[in-house]
Amino acid sequence: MSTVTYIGLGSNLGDSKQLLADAVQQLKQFGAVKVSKLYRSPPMGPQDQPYYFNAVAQLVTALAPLALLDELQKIENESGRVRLRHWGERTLDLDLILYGEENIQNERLTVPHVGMMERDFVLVPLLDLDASLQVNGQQIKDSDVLKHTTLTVLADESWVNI
Ligand code: PH2
Ligand code: MG
Ligand code: MG
Repeated sequence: MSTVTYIGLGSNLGDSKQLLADAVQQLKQFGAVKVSKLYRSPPMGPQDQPYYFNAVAQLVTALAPLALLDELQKIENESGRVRLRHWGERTLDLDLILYGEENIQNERLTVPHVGMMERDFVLVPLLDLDASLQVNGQQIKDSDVLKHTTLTVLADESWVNI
């Protein structure tokens, strides 16, 4: 049995586009992958850090939530992840945003991802992948944050060859 999951991709240190593209290639080990467009996004959190490259990947996988989280953390670590401070600059960030329609809360994982509904750099790419996606019964496309998005499109869905 497979589940439709969504993974947030972020980077604002190093060769961000390459780091995100390599991470997407790694995800293919675990199921069928699709990607959103690639965006440039002003930093949330400390303002004295570079703009982020952000995208979202859809992964249809048989992995259980914590097994998937383990794999995401392995990809982050094996990419030589550098993370300087909380909400600060990092070479690669892979966040499990949605796992089917499940609500998960334990010491390692909260799904849906905390704060996702306030982050245009998560919601806009999610809508690229599923324009009618709902979270806990709410249509993402109706979210207020989408009325004043701060994102710039850097590339369409072909920024990574899947
Ligand atoms: N990630 C953070 C902190 N701030 N800002 C943007 N624009 N995009 C991110 O992915 C991001 C952030 C920590 O994970
Ligand atoms: Mg993050
Ligand atoms: Mg993270």
